[in-house]
Amino acid sequence: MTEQSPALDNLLNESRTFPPSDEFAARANATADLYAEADADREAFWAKQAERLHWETKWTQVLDWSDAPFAKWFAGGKLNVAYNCVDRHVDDGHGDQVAIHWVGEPGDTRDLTYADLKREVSKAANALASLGLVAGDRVAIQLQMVPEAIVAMLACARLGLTHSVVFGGFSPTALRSRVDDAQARVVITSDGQFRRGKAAPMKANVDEALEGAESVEKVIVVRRTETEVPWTEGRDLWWHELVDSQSEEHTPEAFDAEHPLYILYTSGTTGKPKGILHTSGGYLTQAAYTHHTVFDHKPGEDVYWCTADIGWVTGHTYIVYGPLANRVTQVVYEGTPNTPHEGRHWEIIQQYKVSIYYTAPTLIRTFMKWGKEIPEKYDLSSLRVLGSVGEPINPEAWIWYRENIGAGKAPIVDTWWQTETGSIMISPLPGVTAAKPGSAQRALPGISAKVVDDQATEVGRGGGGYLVLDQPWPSMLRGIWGDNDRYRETYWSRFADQGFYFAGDGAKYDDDGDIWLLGRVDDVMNVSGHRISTTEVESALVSHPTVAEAAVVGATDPTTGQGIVAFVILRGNVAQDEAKGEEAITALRNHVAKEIGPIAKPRQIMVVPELPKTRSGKIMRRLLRDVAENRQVGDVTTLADSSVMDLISSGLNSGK
Ligand code: 6R9
Repeated sequence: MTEQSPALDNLLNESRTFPPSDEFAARANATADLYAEADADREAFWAKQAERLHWETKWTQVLDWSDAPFAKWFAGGKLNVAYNCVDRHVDDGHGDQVAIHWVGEPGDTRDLTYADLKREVSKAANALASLGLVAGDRVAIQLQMVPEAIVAMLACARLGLTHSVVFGGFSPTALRSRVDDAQARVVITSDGQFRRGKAAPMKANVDEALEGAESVEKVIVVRRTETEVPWTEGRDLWWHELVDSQSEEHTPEAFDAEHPLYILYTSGTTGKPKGILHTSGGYLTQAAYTHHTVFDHKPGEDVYWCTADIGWVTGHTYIVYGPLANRVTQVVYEGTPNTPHEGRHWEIIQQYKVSIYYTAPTLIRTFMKWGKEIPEKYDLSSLRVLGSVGEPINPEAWIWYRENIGAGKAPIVDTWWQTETGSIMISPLPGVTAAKPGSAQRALPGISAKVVDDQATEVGRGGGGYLVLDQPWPSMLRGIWGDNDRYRETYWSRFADQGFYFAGDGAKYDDDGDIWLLGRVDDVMNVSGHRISTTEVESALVSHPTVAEAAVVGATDPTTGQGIVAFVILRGNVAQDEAKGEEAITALRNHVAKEIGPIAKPRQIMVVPELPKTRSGKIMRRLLRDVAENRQVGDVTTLADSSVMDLISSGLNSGK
């Protein structure tokens, strides 16, 4: 349907709603009365959610906010996070249930039941303890998506060690700065990783990173690609030699609800990455609650697949902690979506009968670019809930996802949250919400979000401004590792008088009071005094039949303040030369003018082969702004593929 009427899918004109079917609603985990229940007594609501977990000692206070903005949730409570994610399911008689269907990139597979996971995690915990690590120590993990990555995280949690997972593709410099900042005593990595059919070295990069790193005593190496690795005697240990010989028995100790669980680094507006700190009881409570209600997960029935990497927060909360706390059976896939072919995800869904699938808009748009003929070849009828995370999803992509992947009926949950929030905050509830393509809609029961103007006054329906969170929430960050001042300054100073958490995202309310996320505040352009979101213009461009993907930046303009510059990738079937012609570009500019208004007409449209993206799939507009403003391109170290900028620049310079 989208192919016949793409122009209808523009974000601003979007007014379709998709109510849940009666069958879905009848069995849904979430019910509409949750909102009122939470509003009536927020703390009582969260206390009830915390009962999802096993507590060794019950808390004495649900929320201690006396030292705001440093929260204590479930103060006085004690629990073991790994026990909650693994052992208790075995104790409850589900040891034989598959926890992880692992699929390697080359096609090898491994199934781990909860009993297997308990054995592996216990052995790994014994191994780490044998190295002298004690609760509170930090462990850095740089691993691709292999079962050992999850086992290592859970083994840390079991011992009260604080893990810091570093994305497998990050450079030695990035790894080193994270290892130093957290003063990690141990680094866990692998010999190499498979990427698009080739073995790429990992250990060699880690060695380069760790040269002279004083905090690091041991490096544990998982064998995966069986490539030769450099070896430092006395420091380096093979995972299989260290772990396999350990006892399968390990008694978990209960830790304070506020015991640090992990640090995860995220880039800020300035150079130094921020080590976002998460703790145990509140984090696990909200991770489990949101996974249960937002994905409608039914243990023992559903097969769940979150396509994120454990190197970013979605992998932490929606592969490891939330799903395992809820006794999930999930797919974990090691490789890229087009290895060895572009139908790989659909093939896996068909094989394992995946029923809940959670991915990012950038991947959905990639699938669109590859064409609907690819998913059409597979049986996707097991899918019943689809999720999206990471950036605003264009209505065009939303509809494509629902039509072509969800058989025109699976509810889509567009989940807004951040590394800092720890878990989902704003999202439709499947079975409850009439979904609107492109809108994350409403704060979850128990969460409070507002859109406010510069003076912290809530804007009215139809109005736009800044997204703030005006009430503390259980999985909120507890600070920036080692930098309390930066924590206060970054998140709590903008609306200090009101005590609002400043999310850094622009947002607006529609006429029903639903929230639409408009991208980072610095992605909101100001053209002749009009506030225009890069997302809105991108959405208009993508709704044109020739465009596969678009990124828009505001470039300094002497007359209008900012001018709109668009970078577009064309759909496979459009001849590049034809579309690069003046005529085609004029047509695109007019299309945007028609969809949004003449003010949104891009000053310039450049046709490019690729867009620069981070590993979590976010377009790095900063780099495109450099191109648009004819500057030397800045730091590209966080790009998934750093050669993309060369590709873009050379194409433009040669006039192609
Ligand atoms: C989970 C994650 C956080 C930023 C956030 C916002 C953007 C994430 C979104 C979304 C619109 C959604 N974002 N989900 N924007 N709609 N459903 O992505 O964490 O990597 O820390 O990024 O991502 O801009 O502020 P993180």
